[in-house]
Amino acid sequence: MTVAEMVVDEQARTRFQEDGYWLGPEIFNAGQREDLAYAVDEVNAGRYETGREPMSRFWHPGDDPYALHKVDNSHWCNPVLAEAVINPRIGQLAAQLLNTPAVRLWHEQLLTKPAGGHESANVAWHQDYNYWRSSDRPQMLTAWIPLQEVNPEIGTMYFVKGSHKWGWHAEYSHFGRYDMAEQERVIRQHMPEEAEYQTAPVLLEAGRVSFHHCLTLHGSGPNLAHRQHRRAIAIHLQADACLWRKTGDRADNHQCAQEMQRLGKKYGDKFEGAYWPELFGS
Ligand SMILES: O=C(O)CCC(=O)C(=O)O
Repeated sequence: MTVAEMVVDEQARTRFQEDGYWLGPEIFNAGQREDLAYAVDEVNAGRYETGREPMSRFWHPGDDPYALHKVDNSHWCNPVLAEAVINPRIGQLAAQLLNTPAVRLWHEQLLTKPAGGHESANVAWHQDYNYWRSSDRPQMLTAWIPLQEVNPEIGTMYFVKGSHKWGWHAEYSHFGRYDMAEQERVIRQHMPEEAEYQTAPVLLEAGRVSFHHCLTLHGSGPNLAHRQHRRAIAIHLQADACLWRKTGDRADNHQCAQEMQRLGKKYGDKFEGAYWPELFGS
């Protein structure tokens, strides 16, 4: 499929607006998925083909082998991942969903759940924007692409349908907490009275993309498969209009905010330059 063919129709846009997510087309074919799975394993193992370290990583060789392997900005480390992430097809779909002429990378993550089913691989319920509030507006989304078919057994992601309409709440997000049932109890205490807590698993064929709004609550449980690892790439994207602002709290410590500081930018400036490459611009 060419870039020009990547179209979000009216029905898809409505789903994204109403549910806070949309399941899109195949992005990576079988050959690309094989190359990407190899590249993901290389980076997880600490082998960086470019010689450059990732932005951060929360699992190292020798740690609990069943825990979530999370690496941020793996595209700095590996050219196969760079080509997959700085992806105009994904950028074009995202631009239509965000209703913006241009889309830039915010950052990106590899999320691997080894086979064998441990709670330490859980991704607790959270809103991405909780961590990204140094952007002055929630005009941001994630393109999440699993490299194998995903279902509840393998630890797929779940969305809380329509939760992007509830707004941001500090009590909604606890990325590292393993007890998701307890977390749900807390969220229910703070969600709008008239809202429903309705979860939906992401059921996707290998290589297809799922898009979610940065305020949509989401999380994932253990990978209960015996043999198959669950590998996914999460490409976090910002609309062109997003501007740097001071939050006065932990969100000011996000790497994107720190990079703005390092570059000597001012509040109100755009997150642009080599750190935030453009995926699509019309
Ligand atoms: O891969 C997962 O299970 C969670 C991914 C996630 O939190 C995200 O893409 O924002």
